[in-house]
Amino acid sequence: MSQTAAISNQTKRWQEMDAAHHLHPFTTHKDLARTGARVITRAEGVYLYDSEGKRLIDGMAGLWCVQVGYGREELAEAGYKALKELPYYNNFFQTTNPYAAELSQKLSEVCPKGIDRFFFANSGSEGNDSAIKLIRYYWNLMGKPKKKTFIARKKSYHGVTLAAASLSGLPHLHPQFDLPLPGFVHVECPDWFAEGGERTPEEHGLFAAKSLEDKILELGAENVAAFVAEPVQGAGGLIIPPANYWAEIQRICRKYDVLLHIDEVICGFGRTGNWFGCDTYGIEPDMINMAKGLSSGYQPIAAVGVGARVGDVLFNSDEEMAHGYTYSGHPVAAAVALANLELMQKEKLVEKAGGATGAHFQKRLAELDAHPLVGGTRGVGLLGAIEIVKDRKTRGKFPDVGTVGAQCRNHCFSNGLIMRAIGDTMVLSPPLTITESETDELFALARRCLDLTAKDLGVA
Ligand code: PXG
Repeated sequence: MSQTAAISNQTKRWQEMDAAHHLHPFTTHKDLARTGARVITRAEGVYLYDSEGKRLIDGMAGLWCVQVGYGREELAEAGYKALKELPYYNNFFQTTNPYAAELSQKLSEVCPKGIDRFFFANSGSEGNDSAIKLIRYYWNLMGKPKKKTFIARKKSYHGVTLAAASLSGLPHLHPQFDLPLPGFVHVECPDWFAEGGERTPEEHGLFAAKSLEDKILELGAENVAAFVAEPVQGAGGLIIPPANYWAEIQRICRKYDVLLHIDEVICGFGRTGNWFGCDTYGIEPDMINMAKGLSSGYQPIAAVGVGARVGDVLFNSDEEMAHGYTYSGHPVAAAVALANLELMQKEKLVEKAGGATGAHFQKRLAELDAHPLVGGTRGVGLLGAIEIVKDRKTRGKFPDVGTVGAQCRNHCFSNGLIMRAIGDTMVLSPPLTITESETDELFALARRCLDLTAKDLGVA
């Protein structure tokens, strides 16, 4: 919606209520009160519609999550059926419900090899928080209570609860809340484009992996609980690791008996062209965290998947595990997640993301490499990043990183495209259902908005 055009009284009323009473996630409220929120009222397929009737193609699948696209009857029906049959009951104290039981079974079929027991939470942040607790508990049960430090990476995003935000390595998540908590440290990430300098991507991959080994040696392996990482870093700027990175990370974790917890919240459920990022990069995790695509965002649900090493210890403990949420394995959320996974299987969405749909998306993305404002593109499956730079040769950024990205993103909104700006990196992650012609439309708009941004900057 254009913020300057005349808007309807209904939209104005919603904006006023919102500005007066709604504390938004990740929002500068002073700015919001000035401009008025964009009100999204409905969605269909890959398109969103705002309260003024403007259509936007959703290049981000919501927040990287709407794998099956919007408006899918199958998911709505599954939710409705569960709401009528069993709108709520809990899974505490030796109780379950059919949906949670069937979802656990389904997850054991699609998850990376060995991951076959699942703890349910309601968000990716809660999933990581739960994983941190399960790992602490595991080392306590193993008689190694000193193994408690978590190592994550710079520019990682693992959520916003106190522990998940501590795990996250994006610096702006910490100072407002006096984080990170003790016991969370961060090492280098394989961001070759921004930090690789003269190194080759592979040299940079080894450099980043070595920083993990250095940190373990500095802390003492007897004090390190786990290494936590996303296969491809999402919110940190779509950082795709060089080919040699993950093998080296795994070698290091095994050598020092450090658990490997993989955060699949973005990469899971087809995003990288396989069911999980672990499959794409040959990672053999001890535990994984998943959310977003698990229900295509239709219901809040997350799951921590546990392999035999940790699972056998937890399942064979004689004491009650004192952890769980009122809504862990909520019947409606589990029913919708189950219907989502069945739909993904029926429509072969993962195979398509790793096949023709992904290939067409990557081809269109790579065509933007030649744009005068673009210093490089990169992608995998249905993930894509476009680096806006001042100097294409040196990958040099414009001063005040983020300004040009925001400018480009604003052109996108005005032209009917949702494309995320992370600093000056433009990011795409559309629904896996996107068709060839919709992909063409998305990239035609992306090119137009890069052209408009170049014009603003006087770049020919
Ligand atoms: N792990 C990863 C890898 C994520 O990307 C979370 C955990 C936390 O999930 P919840 O459900 O608690 O939000 C995420 C979430 C962005 C953006 O702007 C990314 C996320 C959330 C909001 C915004 O890129 N990722």
